[in-house]
Amino acid sequence: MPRIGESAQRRGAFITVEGGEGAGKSTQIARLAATLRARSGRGVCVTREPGGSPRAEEIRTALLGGLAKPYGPFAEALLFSAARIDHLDRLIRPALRRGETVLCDRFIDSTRAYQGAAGGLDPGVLDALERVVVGPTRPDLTLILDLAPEAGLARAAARAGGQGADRFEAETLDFHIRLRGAFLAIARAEPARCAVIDAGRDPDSVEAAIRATVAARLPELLPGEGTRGDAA
Ligand code: T5A
Repeated sequence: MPRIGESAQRRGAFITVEGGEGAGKSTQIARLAATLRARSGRGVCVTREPGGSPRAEEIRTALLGGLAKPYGPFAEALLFSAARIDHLDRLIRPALRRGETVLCDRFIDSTRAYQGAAGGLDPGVLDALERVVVGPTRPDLTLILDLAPEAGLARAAARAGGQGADRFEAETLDFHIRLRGAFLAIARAEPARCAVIDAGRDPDSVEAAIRATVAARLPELLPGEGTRGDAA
């Protein structure tokens, strides 16, 4: 649970990366982490959801294996939240208190989009869960990697090399189209926190857009690069 005064102790920067399946989040987080390690002079903590701590990784295995699917999106949201509580307590908040930059592959917006907009769970329930689970530990910047679902699913399938789709990759195309709309709606609703990145381009171009956005939004992380503005 969030502790009183936590936000006052927080010194690091919290960046989340969101988007549909195969949008290139892991690829771009690795590149951004390398850039920040070389340029920012701060520690960088790379993590992911669901997962990021040993207990949360156990819940990840159950969720992506489809264990909670028969119970519906509310039960799945509760399990994602249980994983998130442990992840925040064990990894994210301690890293932020140490002044590190936390780069997290998926966070609250994935619950809003997958279990909420695409899965049909009441937004009021999700708001209440967020308040209890996340409290003041909100991202400073959320990069939303936007890509046509057909392209993202094809990338994910090519990478899997015939291993088969996981719980969410196996959803209908209509589900993935709703997901894309949900992420774009979140970006429109919270423009100060979110930036949409066109993820349909080659990896170097996507990386350059992300770097320019981080430099513009969080200039203390990339000193001397903050004048180019967002280049999504
Ligand atoms: N979930 C998660 C919820 O439902 N609710 C929640 O609250 C949370 C937190 C997680 C699943 O859980 C769901 C959402 C997800 O379905 P996951 O395995 O972590 O599962 O799935 P993803 O986060 O979607 O991860 P992926 O690895 O599938 O996608 P990425 O990280 O976006 O993509 P990446 O970088 O691995 O790239 C995929 C492939 O494309 C290539 C890469 O080389 C790779 O082969 N690629 C590109 N190809 C062409 N052009 C580019 N620009 C490319 N960038 C990468």
